[in-house]
Amino acid sequence: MIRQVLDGALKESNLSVNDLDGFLALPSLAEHHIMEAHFQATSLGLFTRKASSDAKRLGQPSLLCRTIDTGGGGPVSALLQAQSMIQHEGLNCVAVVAADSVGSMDSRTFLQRVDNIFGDESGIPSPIIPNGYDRYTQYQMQRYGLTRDQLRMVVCLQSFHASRHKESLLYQTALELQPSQQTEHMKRDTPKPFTALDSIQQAPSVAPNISLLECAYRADGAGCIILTSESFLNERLRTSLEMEQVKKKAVTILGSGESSGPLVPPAKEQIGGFPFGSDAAMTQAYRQAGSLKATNIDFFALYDCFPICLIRALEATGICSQGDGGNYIEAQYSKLMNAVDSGTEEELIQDPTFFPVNTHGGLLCYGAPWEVPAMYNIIEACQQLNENAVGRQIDDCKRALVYGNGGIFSSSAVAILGKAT
Ligand code: MLC
Repeated sequence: MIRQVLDGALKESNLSVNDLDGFLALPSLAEHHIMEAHFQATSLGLFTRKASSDAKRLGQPSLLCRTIDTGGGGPVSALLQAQSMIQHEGLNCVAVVAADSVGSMDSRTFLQRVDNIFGDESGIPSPIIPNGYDRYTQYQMQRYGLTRDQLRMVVCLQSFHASRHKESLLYQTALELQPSQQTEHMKRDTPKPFTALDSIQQAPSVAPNISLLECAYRADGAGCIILTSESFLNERLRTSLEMEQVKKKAVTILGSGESSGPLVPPAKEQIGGFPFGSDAAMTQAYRQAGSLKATNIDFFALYDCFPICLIRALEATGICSQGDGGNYIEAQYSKLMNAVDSGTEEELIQDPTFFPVNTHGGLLCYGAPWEVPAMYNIIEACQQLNENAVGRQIDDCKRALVYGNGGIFSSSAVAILGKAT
């Protein structure tokens, strides 16, 4: 998968492996290697290829490899690391790759590996990740009156978006295997997968406030991003006409923020005292992007391994105020149901007030290959900015915010993206 996505990204950028002077990779759960980036670069033959003439001229090592491990925040952290390598270490062209195949893992092995990361001393029952997020869910329910149905509505909204993306796992699985998950409304013309509230209510429970359909949807998958310096692109533009098309599609980082928290969630009674990493990372990113705020962002790609993660992220972005995430979701869900009842779903996506979040379906419905999903967030943001999100395009999308979250709210990485030209 890594070779496939690297080749695909290079081709789309009109570049070759010989142009790369940086290579960043994220660890995989299914096939763990120490020094993942070095392992992958060796397997891909990157150390035996020809170094670029720029690297030679500048006397740089032909390839600088780094493995980034901030869990689900990894793709965004790696994007920011690539930016720093370009800005401060003189690199020109860095590839970020992530791949995993947790969808093909048998459930027992998956759960054992995941639970081992946190350990028995976490005091959280297995499955540790859903139960860990449940602790935060309970806090939000008690502190702010978030309701059980509002959490389920997150999945309904995400599934609506996923139903418009043919590569989403929900779309592919539902069409082939699970017609019962489609509502009568959605089946009318071409069948479209949509997870109705009652099917989530009936889904088996995984943790006290999380059902199976409210869990990150385990999948196999991979992604790759290529980040270059502007001077490298301009240089290429002089020698290659095709680069003009590439440059037109280029996206730039306007601002970013990162933050860390404990690996294991604090006890329930202490949660309120812990600042949320996503709040700090968002604030930093908005400030760095020139004091932007939520109203200046057209599209949000927010981590949503469980509904609570998305709800906290909505509040951290400022789309709604703190504690109001559940009500915001309910209002968006009502809008969706009204459109479904009146057969106006097609117009809904053009409505600038309708849920401009995760138009690919997020971890809950597009698919969640362990540390890869925030890569999908970045890719969907690029699709939106380039007006390539066919069937789900947000009008006049000029700025996008991407957020990745690792562990159980243990790492937060945010980038605000905009068109480069
Ligand atoms: C699972 N299924 C879904 C689904 N999740 N269907 C629709 N939407 C979803 N979101 C389907 C599966 O494809 C499968 O279908 C069936 O439900 C049973 O799922 P399973 O996974 O095979 O079941 P089981 O072995 O019982 O395990 C259930 C589980 C596990 C909830 C314990 O799925 C799980 O741990 N999920 C969470 C994954 C997770 O924690 N990811 C990391 C998030 S934290 P079929 O047709 O095959 O029967 C994060 C941060 C970080 O992202 O740093 O990593």
